[in-house]
Amino acid sequence: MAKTVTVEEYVAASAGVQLAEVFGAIAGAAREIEWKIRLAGLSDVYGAFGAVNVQGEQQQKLDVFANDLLTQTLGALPQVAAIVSEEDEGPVVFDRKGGTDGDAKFVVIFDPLDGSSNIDVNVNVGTIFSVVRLHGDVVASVLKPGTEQVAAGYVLYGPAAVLVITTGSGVAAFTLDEDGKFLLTAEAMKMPEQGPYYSANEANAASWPAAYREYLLGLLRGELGGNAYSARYIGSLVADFHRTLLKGGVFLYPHTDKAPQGKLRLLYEANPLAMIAEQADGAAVNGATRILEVQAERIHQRTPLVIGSRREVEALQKAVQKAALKDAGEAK
Ligand code: P6P
Repeated sequence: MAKTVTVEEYVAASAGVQLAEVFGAIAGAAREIEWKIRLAGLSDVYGAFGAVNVQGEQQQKLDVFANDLLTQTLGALPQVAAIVSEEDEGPVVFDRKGGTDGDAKFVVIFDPLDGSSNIDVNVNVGTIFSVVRLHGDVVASVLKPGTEQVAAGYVLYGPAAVLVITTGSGVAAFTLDEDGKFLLTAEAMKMPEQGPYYSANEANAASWPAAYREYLLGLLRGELGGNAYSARYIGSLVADFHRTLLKGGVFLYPHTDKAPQGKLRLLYEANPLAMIAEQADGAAVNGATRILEVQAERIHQRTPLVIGSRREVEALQKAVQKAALKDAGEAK
């Protein structure tokens, strides 16, 4: 029987105890969130909380539960200076007076429960997080390109609860066991160079930039080679990404008429998943530009996102760059 390795042990060995404790806090919160989701139908935690969050979205009761729990467990660690959450307008800065402020090294940015509207129909949801170093001011520390992340990860709540992480030296996966521990079940994970799936909400296709429609048609015509593609769209980013990480292919959420800046958020959705994708030899762009090089201007900034196997993402990036050059030429 192979020795079991917990996520805390794994991170301690590869990135030190301080970061391991951050992952331990997230893992502990994830265990409680998983339990709450699994039994949601038996207790009054389905449905709307009755308030609207900073995004203007109806908060689900489980959104609030997950957000409060992650804030509390991370706030208990002296090395965590602050958190930034999809659910809150601004950072929650922890009072470290009395402790030595020098301990406060990290800011954790998270979407506590992405896709929560799917819970009521028993579809996967997820927690996504990004860890950056504190450099003086909290907001200045988070408004940096995604290349500054020191760690990233997500929890996918589904038939199994899986925690996928990177601290910058490869991607590893951990599965929640019956004792409430996340145990190592995969490491050095690599995304297939090309995949059999594309994943997009094609109801928006009419309002995508033309280059995206032409790109998708080209995939379906076999212009990129490889196998014929199948469509897979769960409508829960973490589930659609996790399948892409394991099986390959491409997830696209371009900007649309309804979401002219894109729908997904840069700091706590695109950046952490882009770090994982690149660590697994995949890629992530906002169209023309590598996601991890985008300079964040606002905490809740949205972005178009195309993420997945290198061949599909690079082909999209080239198509968008070519279309931009053509438009620029025509504008002259
Ligand atoms: P649409 C869920 O609400 C979410 O934020 C992501 O998890 C998911 O990828 C996306 O929105 C789905 O958006 O417009 O296709 O319903």
